[in-house]
Amino acid sequence: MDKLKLDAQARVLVLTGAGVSAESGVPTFRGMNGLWEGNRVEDVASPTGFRADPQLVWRFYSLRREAAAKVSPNPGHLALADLEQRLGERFLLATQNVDGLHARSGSRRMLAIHGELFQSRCERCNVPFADAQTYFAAPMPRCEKCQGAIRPHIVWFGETLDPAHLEQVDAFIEAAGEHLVFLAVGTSGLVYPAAGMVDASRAVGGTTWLIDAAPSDEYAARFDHVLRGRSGEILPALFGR
Ligand code: BJW
Ligand code: ZN
Repeated sequence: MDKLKLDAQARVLVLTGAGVSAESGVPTFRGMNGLWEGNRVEDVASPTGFRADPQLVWRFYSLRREAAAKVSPNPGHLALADLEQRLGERFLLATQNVDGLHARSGSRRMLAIHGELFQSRCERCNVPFADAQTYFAAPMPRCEKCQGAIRPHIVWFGETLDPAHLEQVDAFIEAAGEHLVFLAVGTSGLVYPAAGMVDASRAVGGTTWLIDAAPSDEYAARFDHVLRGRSGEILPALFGR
């Protein structure tokens, strides 16, 4: 496979999704048929779901904390951390993954736009803190200051992403203009606003790449280049690591 040719002015924006972590053994969302233990993902990853059954939601995230703690970054993560080293501020990574694997592989110019699995926050105080604990049995965790419910620091369905993250992505796209190279890797393109980044990239004249094991025709049609295959193989080859 050809290596990605980047000239001295190129700026690279990468959007990653569950397919990148799949190579480390983390199950994807739609791979679970949108279901977890018979519950719709929208019901265990939404504010209404948390209000209805906090213990069920904490069980879902506790099991995921346990699973994520056992896996390691794969060559796809390492290739992205390596590219960041080479490009410095001409690189930005926006990940939808909450598992922390990008940070563990050395990525720093990175925005965890859907939150962080190993952080929690009080529903009322809203200040995230590091939290690797699991909560399976009642009582569910409460804030020491205000007794509000402690919840995972995750962007659930119907919740807004951190506006500062979206501003940084928009600013990067605007500054890059036609020098922008946008890559979406291992993401189905079903969830917005992340799924709209390709359109914003094309609007400024950027070049767009989709790297995915099984892309939908609908999402693929919005890219200039589509590479079908495993992210852990394609990314190192593409960046020449
Ligand atoms: C491989 C591979 C390998 C496998 N190698 N590839 C505009 C239009 C329509 C709807 C909306 C819209 N704007 C907003 C919405 C509503 C909603 C939304 O998008 N709904 C859609 C389902 C229609 N969005 C929101 O609610 C967002 N909030 C928002 O916009 O606020 C403003 C607002 C508020 C209220 C109303 C309207 C607007 C928030 C979205 C937050 C998403 N959160 C989740 C769950 C929490 C995280 C967690 O628990 O971990 O984040 S949803 C879930 O999907 C998770 C993921 O980050 C996200 C994306 O999934 P991803 O990564 O793409 O995974 P998969 O499984 O879908 O795909 C995996 C891909 O990998 C596949 O393509 C495979 O082929 C591939 N693959 N193995 C390479 N080895
Ligand atoms: Zn509180």
